[in-house]
Amino acid sequence: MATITVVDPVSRIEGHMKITIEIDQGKITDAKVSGTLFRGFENILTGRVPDDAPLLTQRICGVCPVSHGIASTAAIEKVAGFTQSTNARVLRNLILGANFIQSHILHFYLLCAVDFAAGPASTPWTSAWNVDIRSGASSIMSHFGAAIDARRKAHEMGAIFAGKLPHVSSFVPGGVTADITSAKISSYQSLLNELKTFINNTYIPDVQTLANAYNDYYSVGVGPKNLMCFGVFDQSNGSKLFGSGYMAGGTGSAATLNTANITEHVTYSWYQSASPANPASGTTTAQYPKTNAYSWLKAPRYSGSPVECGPLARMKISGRYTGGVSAMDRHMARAQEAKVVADALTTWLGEISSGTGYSSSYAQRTGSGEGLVEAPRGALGHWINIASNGTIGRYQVITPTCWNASPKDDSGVRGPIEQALIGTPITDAKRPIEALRVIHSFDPCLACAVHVMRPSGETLTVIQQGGLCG
Ligand code: NFE
Repeated sequence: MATITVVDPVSRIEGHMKITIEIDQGKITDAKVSGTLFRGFENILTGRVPDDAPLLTQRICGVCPVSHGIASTAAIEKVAGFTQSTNARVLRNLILGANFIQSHILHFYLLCAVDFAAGPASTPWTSAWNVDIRSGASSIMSHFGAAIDARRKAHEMGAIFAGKLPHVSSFVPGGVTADITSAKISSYQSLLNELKTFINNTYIPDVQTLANAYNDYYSVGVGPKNLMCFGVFDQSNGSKLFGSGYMAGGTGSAATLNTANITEHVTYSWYQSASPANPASGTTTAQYPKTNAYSWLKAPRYSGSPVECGPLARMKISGRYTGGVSAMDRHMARAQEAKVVADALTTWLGEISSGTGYSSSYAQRTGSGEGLVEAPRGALGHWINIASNGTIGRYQVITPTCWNASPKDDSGVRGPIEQALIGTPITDAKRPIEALRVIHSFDPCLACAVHVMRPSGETLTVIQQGGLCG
Protein backbone atom coordinates (compact mmCIF):
# COMPACT_ATOMS: atom_id res chain seq x y z
CA MET A 1 0.00 0.00 0.00
CA ALA A 2 1.27 3.47 -0.83
CA THR A 3 2.36 5.73 2.00
CA ILE A 4 2.56 9.52 1.95
CA THR A 5 5.60 11.19 3.49
CA VAL A 6 5.82 14.93 4.04
CA VAL A 7 9.17 16.61 4.70
CA ASP A 8 8.58 20.16 5.91
CA PRO A 9 10.86 21.99 5.93
CA VAL A 10 13.44 20.41 3.66
CA SER A 11 16.66 21.37 5.41
CA ARG A 12 20.09 22.30 4.05
CA ILE A 13 18.72 24.32 1.18
CA GLU A 14 18.29 28.08 1.09
CA GLY A 15 14.74 29.13 1.89
CA HIS A 16 11.64 27.18 2.72
CA MET A 17 10.52 24.10 0.83
CA LYS A 18 8.10 21.30 1.59
CA ILE A 19 7.85 18.00 -0.27
CA THR A 20 4.98 15.56 -0.30
CA ILE A 21 5.95 12.19 -1.71
CA GLU A 22 3.93 9.06 -2.31
CA ILE A 23 5.94 5.87 -1.88
CA ASP A 24 4.77 2.53 -3.22
CA GLN A 25 6.77 -0.72 -3.24
CA GLY A 26 9.97 1.08 -2.30
CA LYS A 27 9.81 3.82 -4.94
CA ILE A 28 8.44 7.36 -5.18
CA THR A 29 5.33 7.30 -7.36
CA ASP A 30 4.16 10.90 -6.96
CA ALA A 31 5.80 14.11 -5.74
CA LYS A 32 4.74 17.64 -4.97
CA VAL A 33 7.28 20.38 -4.31
CA SER A 34 5.99 23.46 -2.50
CA GLY A 35 7.68 26.81 -2.03
CA THR A 36 6.23 28.02 1.26
CA LEU A 37 7.23 31.68 1.16
CA PHE A 38 5.83 34.56 -0.88
CA ARG A 39 8.44 36.70 -2.61
CA GLY A 40 6.96 40.09 -3.35
CA PHE A 41 9.94 41.89 -4.80
CA GLU A 42 8.26 42.58 -8.13
CA ASN A 43 5.54 44.53 -6.35
CA ILE A 44 7.95 46.34 -4.04
CA LEU A 45 9.80 47.72 -7.08
CA THR A 46 6.81 49.18 -8.89
CA GLY A 47 6.80 52.98 -8.71
CA ARG A 48 10.44 53.27 -7.62
CA VAL A 49 13.27 54.81 -9.63
CA PRO A 50 15.09 52.20 -11.78
CA ASP A 51 18.40 52.81 -9.96
CA ASP A 52 16.84 51.20 -6.87
CA ALA A 53 16.34 47.91 -8.69
CA PRO A 54 19.94 46.59 -8.69
CA LEU A 55 20.23 47.36 -4.97
CA LEU A 56 16.85 45.98 -3.90
CA THR A 57 16.82 42.87 -6.09
CA GLN A 58 20.18 41.81 -4.68
CA ARG A 59 18.32 41.44 -1.37
CA ILE A 60 16.26 38.66 -2.94
CA CYS A 61 19.02 36.36 -1.78
CA GLY A 62 22.33 36.42 0.07
CA VAL A 63 23.77 33.55 -1.95
CA CYS A 64 23.26 34.86 -5.47
CA PRO A 65 22.97 38.68 -5.10
CA VAL A 66 25.68 39.25 -7.70
CA SER A 67 23.59 37.64 -10.44
CA HIS A 68 20.53 39.66 -9.44
CA GLY A 69 22.60 42.86 -9.53
CA ILE A 70 23.89 42.02 -13.01
CA ALA A 71 20.48 40.97 -14.37
CA SER A 72 18.91 44.15 -13.03
CA THR A 73 21.56 46.54 -14.38
CA ALA A 74 21.51 44.67 -17.71
CA ALA A 75 17.74 45.09 -18.00
CA ILE A 76 17.98 48.84 -17.28
CA GLU A 77 20.93 49.27 -19.62
CA LYS A 78 18.96 47.48 -22.37
CA VAL A 79 16.26 50.14 -22.09
CA ALA A 80 18.85 52.82 -22.85
CA GLY A 81 20.69 50.79 -25.49
CA PHE A 82 23.85 51.11 -23.42
CA THR A 83 27.00 49.03 -24.02
CA GLN A 84 29.22 48.33 -21.01
CA SER A 85 32.91 49.30 -21.10
CA THR A 86 35.71 46.72 -21.05
CA ASN A 87 36.43 47.36 -17.38
CA ALA A 88 32.73 47.09 -16.45
CA ARG A 89 32.58 43.75 -18.27
CA VAL A 90 35.71 42.45 -16.60
CA LEU A 91 34.81 43.66 -13.09
CA ARG A 92 31.33 42.15 -13.37
CA ASN A 93 32.93 38.84 -14.40
CA LEU A 94 35.46 38.95 -11.57
CA ILE A 95 32.76 39.56 -8.94
CA LEU A 96 30.32 37.04 -10.42
CA GLY A 97 33.00 34.36 -10.88
CA ALA A 98 34.00 34.66 -7.22
CA ASN A 99 30.32 34.26 -6.32
CA PHE A 100 29.95 31.09 -8.42
CA ILE A 101 32.95 29.53 -6.68
CA GLN A 102 31.79 30.37 -3.16
CA SER A 103 28.29 29.10 -3.92
CA HIS A 104 29.48 25.78 -5.38
CA ILE A 105 31.80 25.09 -2.44
CA LEU A 106 29.04 26.03 0.02
CA HIS A 107 26.65 23.70 -1.74
CA PHE A 108 28.83 20.61 -1.86
CA TYR A 109 30.33 20.67 1.62
CA LEU A 110 27.84 22.53 3.81
CA LEU A 111 24.56 21.53 2.19
CA CYS A 112 25.15 18.10 0.60
CA ALA A 113 28.05 16.22 2.14
CA VAL A 114 26.18 15.06 5.24
CA ASP A 115 23.60 13.34 3.00
CA PHE A 116 26.38 10.93 2.06
CA ALA A 117 29.12 10.97 4.70
CA ALA A 118 29.02 10.75 8.50
CA GLY A 119 30.22 13.75 10.47
CA PRO A 120 31.88 13.64 13.88
CA ALA A 121 29.94 11.67 16.54
CA SER A 122 28.79 14.78 18.39
CA THR A 123 26.07 17.43 18.21
CA PRO A 124 25.07 18.86 15.73
CA TRP A 125 26.55 16.22 13.48
CA THR A 126 25.03 13.04 14.87
CA SER A 127 22.31 11.98 12.49
CA ALA A 128 18.87 11.19 13.87
CA TRP A 129 18.42 8.90 10.91
CA ASN A 130 20.10 5.52 10.72
CA VAL A 131 20.31 5.41 6.92
CA ASP A 132 22.54 4.16 4.11
CA ILE A 133 25.73 6.17 4.74
CA ARG A 134 28.67 4.52 2.95
CA SER A 135 32.17 4.52 4.41
CA GLY A 136 33.69 5.07 0.96
CA ALA A 137 32.72 8.75 1.13
CA SER A 138 33.78 9.40 4.74
CA SER A 139 37.03 11.21 3.84
CA ILE A 140 35.02 14.13 2.38
CA MET A 141 34.02 15.33 5.85
CA SER A 142 37.66 15.82 6.82
CA HIS A 143 37.70 18.78 4.38
CA PHE A 144 34.65 20.50 5.88
CA GLY A 145 36.69 23.12 7.75
CA ALA A 146 38.93 23.80 4.74
CA ALA A 147 35.78 24.29 2.63
CA ILE A 148 34.46 26.95 5.01
CA ASP A 149 37.82 28.69 4.76
CA ALA A 150 37.83 28.47 0.95
CA ARG A 151 34.32 29.83 0.74
CA ARG A 152 35.32 32.81 2.92
CA LYS A 153 38.26 33.49 0.62
CA ALA A 154 35.96 33.47 -2.41
CA HIS A 155 33.76 36.05 -0.70
CA GLU A 156 36.83 38.17 0.15
CA MET A 157 38.01 37.91 -3.45
CA GLY A 158 34.70 39.16 -4.84
CA ALA A 159 34.48 41.92 -2.22
CA ILE A 160 37.72 43.46 -3.51
CA PHE A 161 35.75 44.96 -6.40
CA ALA A 162 32.22 44.56 -5.00
CA GLY A 163 32.82 46.80 -1.98
CA LYS A 164 31.35 44.08 0.22
CA LEU A 165 29.63 40.72 -0.02
CA PRO A 166 26.96 39.59 0.09
CA HIS A 167 25.17 42.44 -1.76
CA VAL A 168 27.50 44.30 -4.08
CA SER A 169 27.67 48.05 -3.52
CA SER A 170 29.54 48.92 -6.74
CA PHE A 171 26.94 47.76 -9.32
CA VAL A 172 25.00 50.60 -10.95
CA PRO A 173 23.41 51.09 -14.35
CA GLY A 174 26.33 52.38 -16.40
CA GLY A 175 29.02 50.10 -15.00
CA VAL A 176 30.94 49.30 -11.85
CA THR A 177 32.07 52.09 -9.53
CA ALA A 178 34.97 50.20 -7.89
CA ASP A 179 38.45 51.73 -7.85
CA ILE A 180 40.94 49.69 -9.83
CA THR A 181 44.42 49.54 -8.29
CA SER A 182 47.39 47.23 -8.76
CA ALA A 183 47.17 46.27 -5.07
CA LYS A 184 43.59 45.09 -5.57
CA ILE A 185 44.53 43.13 -8.67
CA SER A 186 47.34 41.34 -6.87
CA SER A 187 45.16 40.58 -3.81
CA TYR A 188 42.54 39.08 -6.12
CA GLN A 189 45.20 37.02 -7.91
CA SER A 190 46.63 35.62 -4.71
CA LEU A 191 43.20 34.55 -3.35
CA LEU A 192 42.34 33.07 -6.73
CA ASN A 193 45.52 30.98 -6.66
CA GLU A 194 44.52 29.56 -3.26
CA LEU A 195 41.02 28.77 -4.51
CA LYS A 196 42.34 27.05 -7.62
CA THR A 197 44.44 24.82 -5.39
CA PHE A 198 41.37 23.95 -3.29
CA ILE A 199 39.20 23.27 -6.35
CA ASN A 200 41.80 21.13 -8.13
CA ASN A 201 43.24 19.26 -5.15
CA THR A 202 40.24 18.93 -2.82
CA TYR A 203 36.82 19.79 -4.28
CA ILE A 204 37.02 17.90 -7.58
CA PRO A 205 38.70 14.81 -6.03
CA ASP A 206 36.06 14.80 -3.25
CA VAL A 207 33.24 14.80 -5.80
CA GLN A 208 34.98 11.91 -7.57
CA THR A 209 35.20 10.07 -4.22
CA LEU A 210 31.45 10.64 -3.77
CA ALA A 211 30.73 9.36 -7.28
CA ASN A 212 32.80 6.22 -6.66
CA ALA A 213 30.95 5.42 -3.43
CA TYR A 214 27.47 6.27 -4.74
CA ASN A 215 27.67 5.54 -8.46
CA ASP A 216 24.05 4.29 -8.42
CA TYR A 217 23.13 8.00 -8.27
CA TYR A 218 24.11 8.33 -11.93
CA SER A 219 20.72 6.77 -12.64
CA VAL A 220 18.71 8.46 -9.87
CA GLY A 221 17.06 11.88 -10.00
CA VAL A 222 16.91 12.29 -13.77
CA GLY A 223 13.90 14.55 -14.41
CA PRO A 224 12.68 15.89 -17.76
CA LYS A 225 16.25 16.35 -19.15
CA ASN A 226 15.34 19.57 -21.00
CA LEU A 227 18.27 21.91 -20.32
CA MET A 228 18.49 25.68 -20.68
CA CYS A 229 21.13 28.37 -20.26
CA PHE A 230 20.68 32.14 -20.61
CA GLY A 231 24.44 32.67 -21.14
CA VAL A 232 26.95 34.29 -18.79
CA PHE A 233 30.40 35.89 -18.51
CA ASP A 234 30.89 38.28 -21.44
CA GLN A 235 34.25 37.73 -23.11
CA SER A 236 36.50 40.11 -25.06
CA ASN A 237 35.46 38.64 -28.42
CA GLY A 238 31.75 39.27 -27.80
CA SER A 239 30.94 35.63 -26.97
CA LYS A 240 30.08 34.29 -23.52
CA LEU A 241 32.06 31.74 -21.52
CA PHE A 242 28.80 29.76 -21.23
CA GLY A 243 26.67 30.50 -24.27
CA SER A 244 22.88 30.57 -24.20
CA GLY A 245 20.82 27.71 -25.59
CA TYR A 246 18.09 25.14 -25.11
CA MET A 247 18.82 21.40 -25.28
CA ALA A 248 15.62 19.32 -25.43
CA GLY A 249 15.97 15.86 -23.88
CA GLY A 250 19.53 16.54 -22.67
CA THR A 251 21.21 15.48 -25.88
CA GLY A 252 22.21 16.80 -29.30
CA SER A 253 23.20 20.34 -30.11
CA ALA A 254 21.51 23.22 -28.31
CA ALA A 255 18.91 25.33 -30.10
CA THR A 256 19.06 29.13 -30.11
CA LEU A 257 17.33 30.55 -27.07
CA ASN A 258 14.31 32.79 -27.62
CA THR A 259 12.79 34.30 -24.49
CA ALA A 260 9.51 34.85 -26.35
CA ASN A 261 9.01 31.10 -25.78
CA ILE A 262 8.87 31.56 -21.99
CA THR A 263 5.49 31.47 -20.23
CA GLU A 264 4.61 31.35 -16.55
CA HIS A 265 1.70 29.16 -15.45
CA VAL A 266 -0.13 29.70 -12.14
CA THR A 267 -2.95 27.13 -11.99
CA TYR A 268 -1.16 25.32 -9.12
CA SER A 269 0.41 28.44 -7.59
CA TRP A 270 -1.04 30.91 -5.11
CA TYR A 271 -1.40 33.66 -7.68
CA GLN A 272 -4.42 35.07 -9.46
CA SER A 273 -5.28 32.82 -12.37
CA ALA A 274 -4.55 34.07 -15.84
CA SER A 275 -3.50 32.57 -19.14
CA PRO A 276 0.18 31.60 -19.20
CA ALA A 277 2.06 34.87 -19.68
CA ASN A 278 5.51 35.90 -20.85
CA PRO A 279 7.39 37.69 -18.03
CA ALA A 280 7.54 40.87 -20.12
CA SER A 281 3.78 41.18 -19.68
CA GLY A 282 3.03 38.98 -16.63
CA THR A 283 2.01 40.01 -13.13
CA THR A 284 2.61 38.69 -9.60
CA THR A 285 -0.65 39.04 -7.68
CA ALA A 286 -1.03 36.74 -4.70
CA GLN A 287 -4.21 34.72 -4.16
CA TYR A 288 -4.27 32.65 -0.98
CA PRO A 289 -5.94 30.31 -0.34
CA LYS A 290 -6.66 28.93 -3.81
CA THR A 291 -8.16 25.58 -4.77
CA ASN A 292 -5.58 23.04 -6.03
CA ALA A 293 -2.66 25.47 -5.54
CA TYR A 294 0.29 24.17 -3.51
CA SER A 295 3.24 26.51 -4.08
CA TRP A 296 4.32 30.16 -4.00
CA LEU A 297 6.49 29.38 -7.03
CA LYS A 298 4.99 29.93 -10.45
CA ALA A 299 5.60 27.29 -13.12
CA PRO A 300 7.80 28.78 -15.86
CA ARG A 301 7.92 26.74 -19.05
CA TYR A 302 10.00 27.00 -22.24
CA SER A 303 7.99 26.21 -25.38
CA GLY A 304 5.49 24.68 -22.98
CA SER A 305 8.01 22.25 -21.42
CA PRO A 306 9.49 22.00 -17.92
CA VAL A 307 13.18 22.85 -17.99
CA GLU A 308 16.19 22.20 -15.76
CA CYS A 309 18.81 24.90 -15.42
CA GLY A 310 22.07 25.10 -13.48
CA PRO A 311 25.71 24.04 -13.80
CA LEU A 312 24.87 20.75 -15.55
CA ALA A 313 22.83 22.61 -18.18
CA ARG A 314 25.63 25.17 -18.69
CA MET A 315 28.33 22.53 -18.93
CA LYS A 316 26.36 20.31 -21.34
CA ILE A 317 25.14 23.15 -23.56
CA SER A 318 28.70 24.50 -23.83
CA GLY A 319 29.97 20.99 -24.71
CA ARG A 320 32.24 20.77 -21.65
CA TYR A 321 30.35 17.93 -19.97
CA THR A 322 29.39 14.85 -21.94
CA GLY A 323 27.82 12.75 -19.19
CA GLY A 324 24.13 12.25 -18.59
CA VAL A 325 21.48 13.96 -16.48
CA SER A 326 21.16 12.64 -12.92
CA ALA A 327 21.78 13.55 -9.29
CA MET A 328 25.47 12.59 -9.52
CA ASP A 329 25.97 14.30 -12.90
CA ARG A 330 24.82 17.55 -11.28
CA HIS A 331 27.54 17.26 -8.63
CA MET A 332 30.23 16.40 -11.18
CA ALA A 333 29.30 19.21 -13.56
CA ARG A 334 29.13 21.75 -10.73
CA ALA A 335 32.65 20.91 -9.51
CA GLN A 336 34.08 20.92 -13.02
CA GLU A 337 32.40 24.24 -13.70
CA ALA A 338 34.15 25.74 -10.66
CA LYS A 339 37.46 24.95 -12.36
CA VAL A 340 36.36 26.41 -15.72
CA VAL A 341 35.31 29.64 -14.01
CA ALA A 342 38.47 29.85 -11.87
CA ASP A 343 40.68 29.44 -14.94
CA ALA A 344 38.72 32.12 -16.84
CA LEU A 345 39.09 34.55 -13.93
CA THR A 346 42.85 34.58 -14.49
CA THR A 347 42.27 35.59 -18.13
CA TRP A 348 39.84 38.38 -17.22
CA LEU A 349 42.14 39.72 -14.52
CA GLY A 350 44.71 40.26 -17.28
CA GLU A 351 42.19 42.22 -19.37
CA ILE A 352 41.74 45.08 -16.88
CA SER A 353 42.80 48.31 -18.52
CA SER A 354 43.50 51.78 -17.14
CA GLY A 355 40.54 54.00 -16.28
CA THR A 356 37.31 53.20 -14.49
CA GLY A 357 34.51 50.73 -15.12
CA TYR A 358 31.77 53.35 -14.88
CA SER A 359 30.40 55.68 -17.52
CA SER A 360 28.82 58.88 -16.20
CA SER A 361 27.30 59.50 -19.64
CA TYR A 362 24.80 56.73 -19.02
CA ALA A 363 21.15 57.91 -19.08
CA GLN A 364 17.94 55.99 -18.51
CA ARG A 365 15.04 56.26 -20.89
CA THR A 366 11.47 55.08 -21.07
CA GLY A 367 10.70 51.59 -22.34
CA SER A 368 11.21 47.90 -21.70
CA GLY A 369 14.27 45.71 -21.32
CA GLU A 370 15.25 42.21 -20.27
CA GLY A 371 18.38 41.31 -18.32
CA LEU A 372 19.47 37.71 -18.79
CA VAL A 373 22.33 36.12 -16.90
CA GLU A 374 23.19 32.92 -15.09
CA ALA A 375 23.25 32.58 -11.32
CA PRO A 376 25.13 29.71 -9.65
CA ARG A 377 21.86 27.73 -9.73
CA GLY A 378 20.94 28.53 -13.32
CA ALA A 379 19.10 30.88 -15.65
CA LEU A 380 18.07 34.21 -14.13
CA GLY A 381 15.95 36.83 -15.90
CA HIS A 382 14.77 40.29 -14.90
CA TRP A 383 12.20 42.10 -17.03
CA ILE A 384 11.66 45.83 -16.50
CA ASN A 385 9.36 48.47 -17.92
CA ILE A 386 10.21 52.10 -17.19
CA ALA A 387 7.08 54.26 -17.38
CA SER A 388 6.88 57.71 -18.95
CA ASN A 389 7.37 59.38 -15.54
CA GLY A 390 10.74 57.61 -15.21
CA THR A 391 9.69 55.14 -12.51
CA ILE A 392 9.34 51.37 -12.73
CA GLY A 393 5.96 50.47 -14.22
CA ARG A 394 6.46 46.71 -14.25
CA TYR A 395 9.14 44.33 -12.97
CA GLN A 396 9.26 40.55 -13.19
CA VAL A 397 11.93 38.12 -12.01
CA ILE A 398 12.27 34.42 -12.82
CA THR A 399 14.92 32.72 -10.67
CA PRO A 400 16.67 29.42 -11.46
CA THR A 401 14.93 27.62 -8.62
CA CYS A 402 11.59 28.76 -10.00
CA TRP A 403 12.40 26.71 -13.12
CA ASN A 404 13.74 23.70 -11.20
CA ALA A 405 11.33 23.54 -8.25
CA SER A 406 8.21 24.65 -10.10
CA PRO A 407 4.87 23.00 -9.42
CA LYS A 408 2.65 21.46 -12.11
CA ASP A 409 1.83 23.63 -15.13
CA ASP A 410 -1.60 24.30 -16.62
CA SER A 411 -1.46 20.94 -18.43
CA GLY A 412 -0.78 19.11 -15.16
CA VAL A 413 2.86 18.37 -16.11
CA ARG A 414 5.12 18.28 -13.05
CA GLY A 415 8.16 20.51 -12.56
CA PRO A 416 11.75 19.21 -12.94
CA ILE A 417 12.45 18.32 -9.29
CA GLU A 418 9.04 16.69 -8.99
CA GLN A 419 9.80 14.58 -12.06
CA ALA A 420 13.31 13.79 -10.81
CA LEU A 421 11.89 12.48 -7.53
CA ILE A 422 9.53 10.01 -9.21
CA GLY A 423 11.12 6.57 -9.44
CA THR A 424 13.67 7.28 -6.70
CA PRO A 425 14.13 4.15 -4.55
CA ILE A 426 13.29 4.78 -0.88
CA THR A 427 14.53 2.31 1.75
CA ASP A 428 12.65 3.78 4.72
CA ALA A 429 9.52 5.88 4.09
CA LYS A 430 9.99 7.65 7.43
CA ARG A 431 13.59 8.63 6.61
CA PRO A 432 13.61 9.34 2.85
CA ILE A 433 17.29 10.32 2.60
CA GLU A 434 17.34 9.29 -1.06
CA ALA A 435 14.71 11.96 -1.88
CA LEU A 436 16.77 14.61 -0.10
CA ARG A 437 19.85 13.61 -2.12
CA VAL A 438 17.89 14.16 -5.34
CA ILE A 439 16.56 17.54 -4.17
CA HIS A 440 19.96 18.72 -2.94
CA SER A 441 21.60 17.82 -6.28
CA PHE A 442 19.64 20.75 -7.79
CA ASP A 443 20.93 23.09 -5.05
CA PRO A 444 17.53 24.74 -4.62
CA CYS A 445 17.13 28.19 -3.12
CA LEU A 446 13.69 29.28 -2.01
CA ALA A 447 14.89 32.05 0.27
CA CYS A 448 14.31 35.34 -1.38
CA ALA A 449 11.32 36.48 0.67
CA VAL A 450 10.55 39.41 2.93
CA HIS A 451 6.90 38.68 3.62
CA VAL A 452 5.31 35.61 5.10
CA MET A 453 1.56 35.43 4.56
CA ARG A 454 -0.44 33.64 7.22
CA PRO A 455 -3.81 31.98 6.51
CA SER A 456 -5.44 34.50 8.86
CA GLY A 457 -4.37 37.24 6.49
CA GLU A 458 -1.94 38.64 9.04
CA THR A 459 1.29 39.69 7.34
CA LEU A 460 4.52 39.06 9.22
CA THR A 461 7.44 41.09 7.95
CA VAL A 462 10.85 39.51 8.40
CA ILE A 463 14.24 40.93 7.55
CA GLN A 464 16.27 39.13 4.86
CA GLN A 465 18.48 36.97 6.97
CA GLY A 466 22.06 35.88 6.61
CA GLY A 467 22.53 32.33 7.85
CA LEU A 468 23.78 30.02 5.15
CA CYS A 469 22.53 32.49 2.58
CA GLY A 470 24.88 35.17 3.86
NI1 NFE B 1 18.95 32.35 -3.58
FE1 NFE B 1 19.74 32.17 -6.74
C1 NFE B 1 21.08 31.33 -7.50
C2 NFE B 1 19.11 33.14 -8.11
S1 NFE B 1 18.12 30.89 -6.75
S2 NFE B 1 20.45 31.48 -4.72
O1 NFE B 1 21.93 30.78 -7.82
O2 NFE B 1 18.67 33.83 -8.90
O3 NFE B 1 17.10 30.30 -7.75
